[in-house]
Amino acid sequence: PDFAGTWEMKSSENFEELLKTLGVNVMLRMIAVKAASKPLVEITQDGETLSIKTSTTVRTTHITFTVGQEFNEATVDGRPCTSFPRWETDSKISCDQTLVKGDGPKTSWTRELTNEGKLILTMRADDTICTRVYERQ
Ligand code: R13
Repeated sequence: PDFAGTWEMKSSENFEELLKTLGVNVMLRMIAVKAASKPLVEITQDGETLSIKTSTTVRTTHITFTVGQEFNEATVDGRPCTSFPRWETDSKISCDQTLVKGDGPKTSWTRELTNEGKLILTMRADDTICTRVYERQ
């Protein structure tokens, strides 16, 4: 599958609940929710290596990984973690995260390309699942 492109978000569910489960206080949640309502996602891909830049006005993250290989990133609340991305189906990457230090809710994400050409991102913390749908710009 080809995840490459410039993506804009069309819908989001449970993003604030996710931050709540992660223990983010109400003030920072408000700032994060507002900023995360208008993200820009730029993905480049070379085979099984993906580079994903997610930009908002208050926070921009950039990860590069190869499916099947561990890499370092941060959870959505900013805690350093080790991530292991793998193919869950031939069009869906599933990534479990392990905190580098301390403990907290179990976190993971998935990114799936649908037949309709949409990108579906899920982010999980324990039983809270946030689902965000992106379309190419
Ligand atoms: C600010 C500081 C407080 C913490 C936080 C967490 C997340 C975000 C911002 C902040 C944002 C996240 C956006 C995520 C997106 C995901 C995606 C709690 C550390 C800076 C307020 C903005 C866009 O769709 O891939």
